Amino acid sequence: MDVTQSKSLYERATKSIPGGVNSPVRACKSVGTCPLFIDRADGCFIFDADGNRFIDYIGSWGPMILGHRHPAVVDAITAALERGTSFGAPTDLEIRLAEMVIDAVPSVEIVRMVNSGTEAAMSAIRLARGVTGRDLVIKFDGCYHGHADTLLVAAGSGVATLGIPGSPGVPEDIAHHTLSLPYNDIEAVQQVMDEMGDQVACIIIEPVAGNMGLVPPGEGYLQALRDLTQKHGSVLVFDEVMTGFRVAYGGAQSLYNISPDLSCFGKVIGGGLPVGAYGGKKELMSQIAPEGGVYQAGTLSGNPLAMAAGIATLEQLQQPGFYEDLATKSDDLVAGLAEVAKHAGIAAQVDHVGSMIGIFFTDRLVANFEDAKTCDLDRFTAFYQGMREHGIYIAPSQFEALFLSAAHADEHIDATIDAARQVFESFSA
Ligand code: KE4
Repeated sequence: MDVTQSKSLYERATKSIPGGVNSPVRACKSVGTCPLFIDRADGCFIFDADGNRFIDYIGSWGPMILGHRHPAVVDAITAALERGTSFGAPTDLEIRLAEMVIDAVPSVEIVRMVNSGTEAAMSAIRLARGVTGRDLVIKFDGCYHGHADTLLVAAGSGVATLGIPGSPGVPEDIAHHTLSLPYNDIEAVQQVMDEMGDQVACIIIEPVAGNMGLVPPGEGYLQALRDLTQKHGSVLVFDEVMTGFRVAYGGAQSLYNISPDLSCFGKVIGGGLPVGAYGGKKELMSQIAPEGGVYQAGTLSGNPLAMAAGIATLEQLQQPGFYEDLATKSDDLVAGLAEVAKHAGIAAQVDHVGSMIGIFFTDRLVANFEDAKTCDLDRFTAFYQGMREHGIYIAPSQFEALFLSAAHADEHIDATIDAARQVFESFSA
């Protein structure tokens, strides 16, 4: 496949942008290929600078649940554009989107718009610390909540050992306020909460993990976290930036019937424009400035174009049968991929929650990040490269999820399965 233009653009980009990209995963470092520079997208397709067409399973890392350039979203942004681009003042549009989020997610009574998932998670943690007067935060290995210092923390040497900086530039004394525990291990959380629960401001979790590959919560795991946080007066934060309005209109919390104290959103609620949000109980959210003392602000928060895109997207998601159709197509894709892998004698775990899809090259179930790291990463790299050569655009990392959109039709799913069949057969050739 000719990627001459992408290579040339990448070389030029590296002279003006760190690593040639504005977000690290886009550099395709872990799969040893040149990043594709994208010219345009439409429906389920994305087109690179060389004119190559791909069936897109990244979907801008989740936002494009309707597919690219959905007419309703394009029209909404165009109409908003006629009124201006940014005012730095409240508009009716942000009330409308806030009301839609509140109507969709019963645990959210009040919601604040921000500009990214990072801001949403960072702000939710500041609020949890502010209302509890506690500093300690518990997160989980393999979960990603954006790049705020408090969350770029790796697990300490022992389960109850305070965190260590997960990146240069994160001060030790910041990292020491975060504990990172194994996902799906409720005993580890129980041990820490027994020892220091009265110091824990919050537990933040991806209710369905998508940043270590797709890892669903074990039976009863989320409820156990809800019980433990209730018992110790800690705030339970569901990071639904990826799962919100993706796995269900009410998010993962509606699938697992858990009511967290705070929830973070992003991606889908922006319809492809920069939006994040955090929200929850009124008694907590009323502590946010200017109503309360916990400070958080943003020049472009509630931007009218982004609000219009989010509103138009959620209006489409409310259509009867939307999620059922997406789940059926996801079932078909997962079953097809599993079948062709098995037929080729390839050890693979293929799963989905709603239209979040995961594939691990291993013969064992993956329940946490340690498991995920034992998968055959070389095989994933070969899979990524092979699928790209066959016109299928998936995340360039084993530790990401694939996303299906309403624009993916059966013919696209069949083509994807056939491409995987050819790639898997090439493994054993
Ligand atoms: P942003 O700051 O990138 O908008 O959101 C951070 C974030 C928070 N919480 C969850 C569960 C997330 O998945 C993310 C961001 N997701 C990654 C993909 N795994 C974004 C892609 C990227 O970093 O370029």
